[in-house]
Amino acid sequence: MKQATFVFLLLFAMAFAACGDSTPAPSSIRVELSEWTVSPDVTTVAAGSVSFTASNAGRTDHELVVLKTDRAPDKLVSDSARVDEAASGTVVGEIEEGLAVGGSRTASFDLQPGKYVLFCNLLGHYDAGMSVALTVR
Ligand SMILES: [Cu+2]
Repeated sequence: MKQATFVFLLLFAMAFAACGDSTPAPSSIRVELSEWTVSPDVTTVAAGSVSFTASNAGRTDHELVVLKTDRAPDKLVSDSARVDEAASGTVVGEIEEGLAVGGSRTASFDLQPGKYVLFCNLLGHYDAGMSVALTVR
């Protein structure tokens, strides 16, 4: 009886702790690449080491570039073939290998709080629409 009460209180305390008013942002994100979209499963992640799993659901090669920038996803510096990464912000991570059609790869990058854009920088892909915003807090 006493033990059951203890277990109940413990579970109650754990549930209470899990329901705090500030839900922690996830530290992992899945990003699906296709023609011509970059589709993350979350739009905000926690600062620190973030695990990116990129998968290519399309019919041509893609890549994933993680850029720290205050620019909007459609306002990167581009010459309509490729994004000028250095002129657009700071690249903090890139998944290039393993993203042929049907491929998937996971890599972790260290992200500071701020605004980011995830995009594909293969020839013409950014201008075709392959970019999306990510917030790190
Ligand atoms: Cu692409």
